[in-house]
Amino acid sequence: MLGSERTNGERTDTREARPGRLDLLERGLLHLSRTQHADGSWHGDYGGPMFLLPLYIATCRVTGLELEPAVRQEMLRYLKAHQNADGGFGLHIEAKSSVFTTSLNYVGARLLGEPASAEWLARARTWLHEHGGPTRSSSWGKYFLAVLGLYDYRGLNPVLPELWLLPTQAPIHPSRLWCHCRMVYLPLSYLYGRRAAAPVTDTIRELRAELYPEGYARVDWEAARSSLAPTDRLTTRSALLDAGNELLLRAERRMPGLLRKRALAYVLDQIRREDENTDYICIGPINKLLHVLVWHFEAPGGREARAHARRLPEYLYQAPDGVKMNGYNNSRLWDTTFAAQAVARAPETELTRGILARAFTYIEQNQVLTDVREPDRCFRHASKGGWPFSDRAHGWPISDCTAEGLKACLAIEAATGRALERSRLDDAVELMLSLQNEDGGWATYELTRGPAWLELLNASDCFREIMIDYSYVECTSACMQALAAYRTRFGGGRFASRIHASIVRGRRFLEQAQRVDGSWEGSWGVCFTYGTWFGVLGLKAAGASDEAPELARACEFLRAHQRQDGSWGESVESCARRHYVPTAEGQAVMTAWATLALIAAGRGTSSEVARAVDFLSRRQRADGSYADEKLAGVFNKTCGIQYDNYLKIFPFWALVEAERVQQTPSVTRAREEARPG
Ligand code: LAN
Repeated sequence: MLGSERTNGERTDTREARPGRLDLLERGLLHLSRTQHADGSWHGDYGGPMFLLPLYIATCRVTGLELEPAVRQEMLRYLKAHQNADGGFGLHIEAKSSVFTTSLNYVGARLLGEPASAEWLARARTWLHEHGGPTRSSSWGKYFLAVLGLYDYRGLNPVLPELWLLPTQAPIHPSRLWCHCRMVYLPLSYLYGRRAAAPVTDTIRELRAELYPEGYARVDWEAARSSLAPTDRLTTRSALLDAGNELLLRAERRMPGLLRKRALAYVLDQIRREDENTDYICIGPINKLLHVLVWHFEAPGGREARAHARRLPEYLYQAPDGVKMNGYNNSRLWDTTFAAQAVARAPETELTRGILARAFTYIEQNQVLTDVREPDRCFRHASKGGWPFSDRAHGWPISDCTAEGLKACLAIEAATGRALERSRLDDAVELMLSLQNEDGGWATYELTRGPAWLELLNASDCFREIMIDYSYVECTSACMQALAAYRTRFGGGRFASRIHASIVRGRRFLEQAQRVDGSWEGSWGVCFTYGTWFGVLGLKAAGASDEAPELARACEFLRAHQRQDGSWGESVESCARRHYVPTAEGQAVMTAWATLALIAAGRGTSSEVARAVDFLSRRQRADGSYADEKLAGVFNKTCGIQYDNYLKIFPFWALVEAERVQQTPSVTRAREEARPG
């Protein structure tokens, strides 16, 4: 398996080139330590989606925000790097070309100053024309093109601001939507309600001529409303959606001006609240850009527009492939909680103590301590005690980020004695308990608020499962693990009976979510490997024994997908196709997830784990890093996203846990080895 350890400073291993087990850990640790920021966090590339950067560029263009020449060059380099061989651009960096992202990236490149005659843009144009041009884009792209003045509002299905004025009990009141969907609907309904569009300049006229194969003046906008290229159809459009669109269109044509005015004022108030609640960061990259546009049209150069402009560049990230827009303001809290949990399990040294002390500071400083102002009026769940994905200023807590935050605090305490105040841990527990759904599972930011049939009204064409906040395996498992860890540490305290009941319900949810093949389907990481890791850890947190049939089936699933070289590798394609699609090569991050799951399920001494550790050891480079890999993150089934820091954290963590198994007294091991499965 691995080379042996160093004794008295000398290698006793005959295979000279292979580092010892502890060397591997030390290298991984040094790499983590070198990449930790002064504030205690890890920051990384959170790119992947290919619709973000062009929208950023377009937003700057419409609002007159200058991009520095060096930044423009790096943006162009990024766009060029991710053009597909056929000339088009995909929904994300590993996706096949779509009309949506090809139109937008073409426009983005042109707005950066690239001439239409550039060879790579000519190829993009050819692809676009062969696939029908922007009228055949998934609906999302059309709204942005309309704001840019590159698409006629008549070719859009209505996004009525008036829906916000419905009684909140109505199942289609936007407050019932998943917060990301709702917070995109909000500014989009403002822009649609005002038919906001940038002035038609020479560049816009040129772009109109370049984009539309039939010529802009000849476009049949009414037909364009529902036109969609097969490349862009990632969801099925329901009859209910078609009927709803016709109904809303009729309503739109008869909309009394006064009602529109009232609706826009209401929407603007909600926009203002989101701005204040997030310190102008906004919940995600899209509503951030849309808010920038809203304020440009509402009050150009005003206080809000300026506050927004100040926080816009935070979304940019300089990566080796160029400058991109990240999928969130950052992923610092999330990455830091995992890094801390991994390091807390490593053999204690001065280095681990230092890393953990700094990580603790970040985690402590970024717990959300208060609810937003008037939460009911902006449809917000409680926030107090929660952890966000990025930082406190962003402020939207998430169930599993809260769970990982709590777990990280307890792990740091166990390793270093440094503890977060009990009352703050209690607030986190209170928040998690308040977020458990009736089905026993946990959703992301809020309770599930709307009926499942709302998904029939998903109009995005390119994302699935966006309409309501569903219960997820990952969020459920993370909350169960955190509640169990809290109970282990404090005996449950005043929460004892609620925690017990909550974990029992969570366990039932997980058992029901397990698939016949033993796997769980993940939603935020790729895919069955990620889900199965969470499924296993959730059941273990609920007290399942290693012999439980659910765990045996899960391990059997993992075993069946291990590759010859000891690794696992699953493609982001799995998420859309909903069955396991292997990658051409093994992936260190997925290998780590599978290894961590097997070890947690008591299979730490199995040959599968030994082979996986061997793979991870061979793959590690001398500086403790791993070579870049395929996308390991995903959202809404179709869009891959990059979690840069996962490569630093998970392979290291798996090696740490494997080493701990080696260190456990042989009696325990003999017992483990005698177990079935
Ligand atoms: C994220 C990022 C974090 C992620 C985890 C915490 C990892 C997950 O366990 C729960 C879901 C969550 C919070 C999540 C949901 C969807 C997000 C916000 C994203 C993947 C980051 C970007 C994505 C967002 C919807 C992208 C914006 C684009 C639109 C289509 C609106």
